[in-house]
Amino acid sequence: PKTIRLSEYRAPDYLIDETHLDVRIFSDYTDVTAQLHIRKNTQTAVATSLELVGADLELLEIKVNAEPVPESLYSIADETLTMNNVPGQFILTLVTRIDPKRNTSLEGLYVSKGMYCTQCEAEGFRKITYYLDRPDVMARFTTRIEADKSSYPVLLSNGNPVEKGDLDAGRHFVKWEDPFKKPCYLFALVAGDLSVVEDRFVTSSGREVSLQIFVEPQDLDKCDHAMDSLKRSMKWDENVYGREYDLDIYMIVAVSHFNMGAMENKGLNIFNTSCVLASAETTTDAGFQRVESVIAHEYFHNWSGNRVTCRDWFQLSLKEGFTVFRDQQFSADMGSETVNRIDDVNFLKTVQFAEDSGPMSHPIRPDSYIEINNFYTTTVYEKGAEVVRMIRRLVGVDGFRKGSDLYFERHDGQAVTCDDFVQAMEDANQIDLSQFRLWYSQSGTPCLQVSSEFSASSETFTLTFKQETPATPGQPEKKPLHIPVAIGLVDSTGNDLPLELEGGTRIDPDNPVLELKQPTETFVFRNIKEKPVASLLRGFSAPVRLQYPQSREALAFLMAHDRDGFNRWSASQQLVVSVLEDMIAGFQNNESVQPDSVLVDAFRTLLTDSSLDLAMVAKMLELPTEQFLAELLPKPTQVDAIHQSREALKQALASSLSTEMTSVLDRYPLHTEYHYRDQDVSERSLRNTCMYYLMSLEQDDVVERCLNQFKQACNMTDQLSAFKALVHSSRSEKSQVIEQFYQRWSNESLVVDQWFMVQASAPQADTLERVKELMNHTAFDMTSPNKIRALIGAFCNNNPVNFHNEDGSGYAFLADQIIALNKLNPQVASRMAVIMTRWANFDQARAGLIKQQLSRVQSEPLSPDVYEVVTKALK
Ligand code: HT7
Ligand code: ZN
Repeated sequence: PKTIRLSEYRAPDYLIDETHLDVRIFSDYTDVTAQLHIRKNTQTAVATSLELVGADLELLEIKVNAEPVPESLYSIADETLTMNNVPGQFILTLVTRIDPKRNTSLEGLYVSKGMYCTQCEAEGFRKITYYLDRPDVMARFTTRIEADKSSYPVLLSNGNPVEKGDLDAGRHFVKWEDPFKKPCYLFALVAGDLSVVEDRFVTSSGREVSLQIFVEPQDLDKCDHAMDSLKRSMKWDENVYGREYDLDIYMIVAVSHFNMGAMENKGLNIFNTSCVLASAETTTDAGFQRVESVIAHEYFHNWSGNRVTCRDWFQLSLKEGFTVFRDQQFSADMGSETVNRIDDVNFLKTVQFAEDSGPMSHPIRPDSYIEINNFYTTTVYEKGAEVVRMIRRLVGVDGFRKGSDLYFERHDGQAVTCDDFVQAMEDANQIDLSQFRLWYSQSGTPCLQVSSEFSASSETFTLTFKQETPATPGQPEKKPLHIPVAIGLVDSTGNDLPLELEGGTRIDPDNPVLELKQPTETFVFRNIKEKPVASLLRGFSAPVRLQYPQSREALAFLMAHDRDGFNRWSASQQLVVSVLEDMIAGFQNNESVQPDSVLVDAFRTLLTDSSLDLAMVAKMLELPTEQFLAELLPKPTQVDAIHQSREALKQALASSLSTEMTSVLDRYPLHTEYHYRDQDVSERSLRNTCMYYLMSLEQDDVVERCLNQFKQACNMTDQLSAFKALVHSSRSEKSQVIEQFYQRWSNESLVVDQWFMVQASAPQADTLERVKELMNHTAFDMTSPNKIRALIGAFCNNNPVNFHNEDGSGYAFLADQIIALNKLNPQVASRMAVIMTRWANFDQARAGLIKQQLSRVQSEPLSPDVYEVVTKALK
C-alpha cells in the first residue's frame, strides 16, 4: 500500500461541474449511470490523461460526448480508470454495475437490514462509480433512483425531490436535485420501506424547513428526542454563530449497520440507530445525551464541513475539530457546562492521550497516511476541538465570533485548509498565531511541570512553568508551543486573589490566562499577603499533562472551594489517584493499605452537604476508570494492581460511608416517571453511583434493593445500572437476571447491545469464555459494527483485567477477530487492531504476547486499513 503525503498535494487537473446519477436497484445487482460534466482545470492542468478512481466496480459502458470510447483509449488498473487525450471539456458517461448486497464493508452503497444506504466519507463514492473522489472537486448533483415500489417505497437523496413516477413491472423512481455544489463524500442515497416522523422549523429569515426522520416502523415512537434536539441545534446555530439552514428539507435516516455514529451528507444525514433513537424504556441518560450531541454535530456540519469543506483529507480536523468544539459548546449550553467539560476531558485524557503516546501518534493535521479511514481519530476530533477552544480563549468570545464570521463568509462554497481557518481568526482579531500554528503540525501531549514559591517577606507568589513534548514517531525534536493556562490563586477563605504581575504585565481579571511560549517561564505575582492555593489549568484550558505536586490537604481544599467547577472535580480526581497510588504500592508489597482519611472525609462532605450541586457530587464520587489510571500512572501498567486497588478503594469507601450512601438511596427513591432533565439525571446518577459502591460489599439488603430496582425501574438508566451492578457481582442471582433482561428486550437491538456490553465488561475470571459463547448467540451478528463494539470492543477496551490476562488468551481472541473482520469490514477491523498498538505500555511478558499476535495478524493478506495499524505497531 502507498503512503499519501500532505507535502505532495496538487490541485486537481480536471474538475467536475455537474454529476448526474441514475441508480437502478435490482434484486441481484445495481446499475449506476453517471454523467459527468468534466473540464480541464486551467489553473493547474499539465496532464493530458484523466484518472478516475473506482473500487469493486464492473464497467459496462463508457462514452465521451455520447460516443462509445474504444478500448484502446482507456485502461483500468489498480482501482484507476485512465483515459488518454480527453478534450478540454466533455461529458463522460459511465455505466457501472455494483453488488450492494455483498458489500459488508459498509462503504459505498450497501444493504442494512433490507434497506439500501450509502456511506461515502472518506472515499466510499469510488465504490459507486469511477470519479474524482477527492473533496476539492465539487459538483452540482442530480440523482434519479429507481427500484421496486413495494419493497422500497421510500427513495431519498440530497437536496429537493423534483420528479417522481411509476414504471412498468411494479417499479418507481424519484429524482432529486441538490442546488449546492458538493464533494462526492457528501453524496447520499437511501431506498427502503421506512416510516417517517415530520416536523418543521422556521429559520431566522422566516423560511420554513421541513424536518423528517426516517426509521423502521417499530421505532416511530423513539424519534421525539432527536427531533427536539435538531430544532434546538438549528436555533442555537442561528443565535451563537449566525448560521441559518439553507435547504427546504432536512432529512435523517436511521440505519442499524453503520461504521460510525452518523454522517452529515447534504440535506440527508444518515445515522446509526444508536444516535437517533431514544425512549425512556430503552435508552439511558447517557444515550439521550449522545443523541442530542450527535444530532447537533451533524447539523453543525452543514456550515462547518459542507458549505465550507476540506481541501484534502489532511485537513480533516478543519471540519471535525471545529464541529466537535461547536457540539461541545451546544451541549454545555443545553445542560451543565462543567459536567459536560468533565466528561469531554475525561475522554480526551483516557483515549487521546493514550493515542498520542503510542505508535499511531499524529498531529491534528496528519502529514501522511496509508488509509485515511484510520485518521478519524480522537486526535483529529477531540484534540482538534481543544485547539479550536484554545483559539477562542486567546481571542475571546467576541473575537472568536468575528473570526468564524469571516471564515464562513470568506470561504463559503470552497474547499480550504486548517491554515485558512487560523488566518481568518488572525485577520478578524489582528493577532499573531504563528507559534500557535504548531498545534496543527506537532504531535504528542506536552507535559507542563509547574513549581511554586511563596515569599512572605516580599509578598510574592512565583509560578515556574516548564513545557516539554516527548518525541513521537517521525518527530524526534519538539518545539515549544503557545499554551494558554487559565489560573486562579485561592486564599484561605476560598476567594480568588486579585492578580497583579511583577513587571507590569497585564492580566485580564475576568479571564486570567498566562500565555506560555518559551520552554521555561516564570511569573511573579505581587501583593500576595498569605500563601495561596494555586488552581491551574482551569477549565482544562490546554490539552497538556499538568504536573504540579500539591498536598492532599490542598487538593481537598480546592475540591471544596475552587471557584472553577472543573478544577474542583480535577482536585477530587487527583486526590483519589494519590490515594490509589499508595494502595497500588501496598498491593505490590502484599500489604493492605487503608484509604487516607482526607479522602474519606472529603467524600463524606460530598454525600452530606445538601448545598452542593448534585450533578457535581455524582461526578466527583465516580472513581477514575482503570483505563484512565493505566494512561496516567507509570509504565509498565500494573493491570492487576490497578484493578484490585480500585476495587479495594471502592469497598473501603462503601464500608466507611455506607450510612451516608444508604441515605442517598433513601433521599432519592426510584422515579416513577422518566424525564430527561438536569435534576432527574443528577438524582439518578448519584443514586446509581451509591448503589454501585454499596453493591461492592455484596450484602443481602443492598442486593435486595438492587434486585427491586432492576424489576421496578421505569427507565433504562435505572434498570441498566441495577443490571450491571448485579452482573458484575459474584452473586448467584445474576444468571437469572441475565436471562430475564434478554427475554424482556430481545426485540430491541440497541438494548441487546447493552446486554452484551455489560456481560463483556464483567471482571469475573470466566468472562472471556462467556464472550466466546455470546458470539454464537442468535442476537450476535459479525456484520454489525454495533454488535462487534458491544461484545468484542467492550471486552478488549473496558475489561483490562481479563483482556490482559497474563496467559495471553485475550490477545489471541482479539487477533482471531481482527483476522475475521479484516475480510468483512476493514474499518472496524482496524479499530480493533488499534487496541494492540499499546503493547509497549505493558510488562515484557505481556508485550511479547501482544506482539506475537500482531505478527500473526501481519502474516495474513491484509486490507490497507489493518496493514497500516499493524505495521506501525510493530515498527
Ligand atoms: N463525518 C463523518 C465521518 C465518517 C463516517 C461516518 C459514518 C461512517 C463512516 C464514516 N467515515 C467517516 C462523521 C462525523 O464526524 O460527523
Ligand atoms: Zn463530524
